[in-house]
Amino acid sequence: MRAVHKNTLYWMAVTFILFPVLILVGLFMRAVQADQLGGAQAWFYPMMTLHGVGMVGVWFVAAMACASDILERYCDPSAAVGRFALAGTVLGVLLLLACVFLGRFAAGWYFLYPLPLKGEWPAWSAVTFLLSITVLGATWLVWCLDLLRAIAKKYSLSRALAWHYLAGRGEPELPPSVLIITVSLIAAVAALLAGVIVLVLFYVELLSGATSDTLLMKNLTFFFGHTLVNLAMYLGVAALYEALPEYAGRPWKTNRIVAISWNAVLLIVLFAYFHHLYMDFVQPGAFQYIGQVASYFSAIPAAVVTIFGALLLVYHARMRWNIASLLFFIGLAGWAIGGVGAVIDSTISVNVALHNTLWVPAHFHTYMVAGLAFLVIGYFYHRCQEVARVPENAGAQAFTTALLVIGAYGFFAMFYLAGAYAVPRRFALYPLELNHGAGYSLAALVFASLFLAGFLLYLVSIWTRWFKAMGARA
Ligand code: HEM
Ligand SMILES: [Cu+2]
Repeated sequence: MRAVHKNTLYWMAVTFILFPVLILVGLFMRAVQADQLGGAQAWFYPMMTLHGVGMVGVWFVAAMACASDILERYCDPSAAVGRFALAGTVLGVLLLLACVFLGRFAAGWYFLYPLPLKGEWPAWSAVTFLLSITVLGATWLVWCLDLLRAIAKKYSLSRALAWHYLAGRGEPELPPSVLIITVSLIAAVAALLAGVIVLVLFYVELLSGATSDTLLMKNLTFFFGHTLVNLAMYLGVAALYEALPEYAGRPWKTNRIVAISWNAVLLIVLFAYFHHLYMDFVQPGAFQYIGQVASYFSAIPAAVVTIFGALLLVYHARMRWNIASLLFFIGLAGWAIGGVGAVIDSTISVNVALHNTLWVPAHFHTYMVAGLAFLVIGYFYHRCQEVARVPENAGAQAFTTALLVIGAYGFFAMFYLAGAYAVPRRFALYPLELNHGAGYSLAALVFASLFLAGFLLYLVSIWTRWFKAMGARA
C-alpha cells in the first residue's frame, strides 16, 4: 500500500479548514442579498473578494496536491519544493486576510485593472493584495515547474504528452493521468507568467505613475484567471482517471483518441479566455470569433472522451461503491453539466443576454463545487481510506453524498434561475425591479447550508482515516 506523503496530508488539512470558512463567507453573501443582514452590507464586496480568491486558490492547490500525489507514484517530485509551496500559500493567505479584513480591499477575485488602484480602500490594502497574489503566483509557478521537471526526467516531455501514441506506438505506456497533468501544468506555467506580467505592470504604476493599456491588462488578466481555473478542473479530472479504475477493477489506459483529445486541449485552451472580452468593442473582432470556437473545442473533445471512457469503465463492471467512487461519478457529471452552462454562455449571441448575470456564477459554481471539489474530496478520501482501511458505513456515506448533491444543486438552481430572469451578478442588494433576486437568495441560503452540513459529515467520516494515514505516512 502506497503511504500518503506528509505534504499531501497537510494540503488536505488546509482544504478541510479553509473550505468551510469560505462557504460561510458565501452564506454571508447570500444572506445580504436576501436582505436579511441590512447592517453588514458594507462587508459584501470585501467578502466577495475573499471568497472568490480564496475558493479559486484553495481548489487550485487542492487539485495540485492530487496531481503531486499521483506523480509520486510514477516519478519523483521534490518534497522540499512541496514544503515551500505550503509555506508560500500560508503566507499568501495571511496577506489576503489582512487586506480584506483590515483594509476592506474589495476589487473582486480577478482585480481588474485599474480598479485596485481606484477604490475607496487605503492604498496599503491594494499593495498588500497585490503582494498576496505575487507570493501565491510565484510559489505556485515554482511548484508547477518542479512537477514538470519530475515528469520530464522520467518520461521526457514529448512522451509525457503521448506524442508516441499520436505516431501510432503504444510503448512505453503512459498513464492518462500523467498526460493530463502534463498538459495542465504547461498551461499553468503560461497562465502564471501572464499573471506575473500583470503584477509587474501594477507595480510599475504604483512606483512611477506610468499607466498601462486597459485592453492589454484585461487580456492578460483573463488569460491568467480563466486558464488557471480551467486547468485546475483538468487536474481534478486527472485524479478521476487515476482512481476510478480501482473501483471498477479494470484499467483505464491512454490510447490514440485520448492522446489526440488532450493534445487538442493543449493547443486550444490558451485561446478560450477571449470569451471574457465579448463586451469589449475595442477588442479585435477576429478574437471574438476565435474565442467562441476555442471555448467549444477546449471543452467538448476532452469531456466527450472522458465521459465515454468513464462509462465504458463502469459498464457491466463489478463496481465497488463508496463515498469516493460516488463522488467521482457525480463529480464527472457536475463537470459536464457546468460545462454545458459554460458553453451556452460562451456563445456570443447568448452572451449578449447572459453577460454579468447570475448565470455566470451559476455555471462556474457547478463545475467548481459539484465538479472539481467533488473529485478532489473523493480523491482525498480514497487515499486516506486506502491506507487506513477503516470499515465503511454505506448508509452514512450515501446520506452524506445525498446532502452534498441536494445542497449543491439546489443552490446552483437559484443562481441559474436568477440569471435566466436577468438578475445581475455582484449586486449586494437588489433594487425593487430585481426583487425576485432576494427570494432566490433566501432559498439558496437554505440549500447552501445543507451543502455545508454535508461537507461537515464528510469531515466526520474522513477524520479518523486522515489520522491513521498520518500515522502511517511516508
Ligand atoms: C459551496 C458553497 C458556496 C457558496 C454558498 C458560494 C456563494 C457565492 C456567492 C453568493 C457569490 C456572489 C455571487 C454574485 O452575486 O455575484 C459567489 C461568487 C463567487 N464564488 Fe462562490 N460559493 C460557494 C462555493 C464556491 C467555490 C467552490 C468556488 C471555487 C472556485 C467559488 C468561487 C466563486 C467566485 C470566483 C466568485 C466570484 C467572485 C467575484 O465576482 O469576484 N465559490 N459565491
Ligand atoms: Cu472563461
